[in-house]
Amino acid sequence: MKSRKTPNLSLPARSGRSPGRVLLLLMTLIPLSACDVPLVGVAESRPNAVSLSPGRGEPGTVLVTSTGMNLQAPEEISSGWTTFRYENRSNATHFFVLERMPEGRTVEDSRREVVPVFDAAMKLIMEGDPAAGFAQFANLPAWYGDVMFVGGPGLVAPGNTGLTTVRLDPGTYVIECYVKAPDGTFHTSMGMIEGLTVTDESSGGREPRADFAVTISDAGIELSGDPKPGMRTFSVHFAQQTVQPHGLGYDVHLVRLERDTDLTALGAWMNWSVPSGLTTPAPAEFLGGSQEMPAGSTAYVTALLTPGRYALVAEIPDPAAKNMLRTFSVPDGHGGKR
Ligand SMILES: [Cu+2]
Repeated sequence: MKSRKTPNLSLPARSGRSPGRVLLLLMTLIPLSACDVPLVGVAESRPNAVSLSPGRGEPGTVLVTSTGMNLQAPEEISSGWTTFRYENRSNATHFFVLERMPEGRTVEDSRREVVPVFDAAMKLIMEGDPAAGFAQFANLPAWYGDVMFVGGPGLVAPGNTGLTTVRLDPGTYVIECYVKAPDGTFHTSMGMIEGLTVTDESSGGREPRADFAVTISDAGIELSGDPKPGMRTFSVHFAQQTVQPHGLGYDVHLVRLERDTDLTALGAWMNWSVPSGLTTPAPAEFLGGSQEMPAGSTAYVTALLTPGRYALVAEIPDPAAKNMLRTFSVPDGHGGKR
């Protein structure tokens, strides 16, 4: 492992807030190729697509749609409580993360100075040389250390809709899906990155009321309250945020479990920095969630829950080992559990 004292690399102070991918840590990683488990026999297209009606046309609601490797979104939205209604009409699992840009930086800076670095790194990781891949991150611009991940819809399976509510400050943002094609190409590089301006004008949106609560901290994912069938909203509170070996902090994704869902494969898939990690097709049906946010933040996720088994999982290496692959059941209407 390289020394943590990397010369020629200085990151600006971040006021104790959680950044996005952390440059310093990325450069000192031990590659996690041991976690690289091939995924076999995965079905991507699901028959039980969910049509969600809430969220359309209400104050503070922003529609974002994918019809392929794209994010169709407004260029400008108002600030305050904002519900992103993410309709995935493509044939692959996607998400998008909201990245708040440092002063003066836009999506063009990301396209020019950040995306090519991640592409070069992943090419080397896919070729079996993760050490050389991670060394590429020395080429990231210094300002990238000040990009903040501030939420956004979690992973959404083809045909599903994710509803995620966050309180947005005015500023310049980038939205991005860095799920990967089977050859390792980031969806970002296939068209899934756009700029988003959040204005001073208030959205008029209100903070949602939660039916049950999810908290994520260094201790894992905790769930309090009883998830019942129906259209339900849960809060996701980020009590702590600790950067993990793949350069990212915690987030939470909701998964519907089938009898044949392989939890080991699911856990192994949640790490973008290994060859088969975060590649489509996904190993399970995702229903949305909340992307990484700074410690102290709360997001709200709304999903249609039918009786059955579910998991809440963080997109980190080996989430089960950190109590971040947590299963739960939604009982049927008569109080029994399927
Ligand atoms: Cu994607």
